[in-house]
Amino acid sequence: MLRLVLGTRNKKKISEIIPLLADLPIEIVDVSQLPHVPEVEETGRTFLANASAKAQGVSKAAHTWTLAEDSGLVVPALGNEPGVDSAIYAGKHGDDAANNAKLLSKIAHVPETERGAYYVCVAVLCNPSGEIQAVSEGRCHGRIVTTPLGSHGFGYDPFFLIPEYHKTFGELAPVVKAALSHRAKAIHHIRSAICKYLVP
Ligand code: ITT
Repeated sequence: MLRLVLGTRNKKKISEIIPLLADLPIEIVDVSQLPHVPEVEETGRTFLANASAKAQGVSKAAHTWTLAEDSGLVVPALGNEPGVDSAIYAGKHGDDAANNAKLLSKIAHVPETERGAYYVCVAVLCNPSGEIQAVSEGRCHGRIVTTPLGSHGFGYDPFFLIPEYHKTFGELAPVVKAALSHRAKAIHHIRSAICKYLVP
C-alpha cells in the first residue's frame, strides 16, 4: 500500500481531510508523525503559492507522495481580507479567538447586505521528488454573521453562515460540512489524481 503524507500540522484540517480519503487503499499519515520533516514557511501571497510550498517542502523532506492545502476566508467588502493571512489575521498564528474578534470589528462597518464571503481551499499533490502532479481548488460561499453560533469546525466557522441551511458551519454537523466545504470540494477534485498515482 502506498503512503500519502498530509502536509499540514492543523489537526482540524486533518480531521476533515482523512474521512474524505479513508475509503482509498492508501496509507495516510500526517506530517506530525514524521518528526524529521521541518516546518515549511508560508511566505507566498496566494493560496496556490503556499499550498505548493507546503506540498513540495514536505514531499522532498519525507521522500513521499504528499497532499497539502492552503485555505482561508475571503470577504470582498473587506478588500478580500483575511485571505491568505487567515491563520495570522490578528497577529498570532492560529489564534482563532483573536482572528474572529478582528473580523468582527471590521465587519461591523460593512452594511449587512454586503457581508457575503467565501472560503477557498487550494490543494496540491506532489510526488516523492517534490514535483507537483495535480492542483485543485474548492470554494464555499456564505455570509458573515456578527453573533457566533455553534461549536463545530474551527477558525471562522461560528461566524460563517450557509444561507441555504440558515446555519453556520459552527452549527452544522461535521458530515454536512464534509459535503459542502471548500476543503471537501478541493479534495474531491484532486481524488482522481491521487487514485491515478497511488492506487494500484
Ligand atoms: P497548515 O499550514 O499546517 O496546513 P494552517 O492552520 O497554518 O495549517 P493555513 O495557513 O491554510 O493553515 O490557514 C488556514 C486558516 O484559514 C485557518 O487558521 C482558519 O483561520 C481559516 N480557515 C481555513 N479553512 C477553514 C475552515 O474550514 N473553517 C474555518 N476557518 C478556516
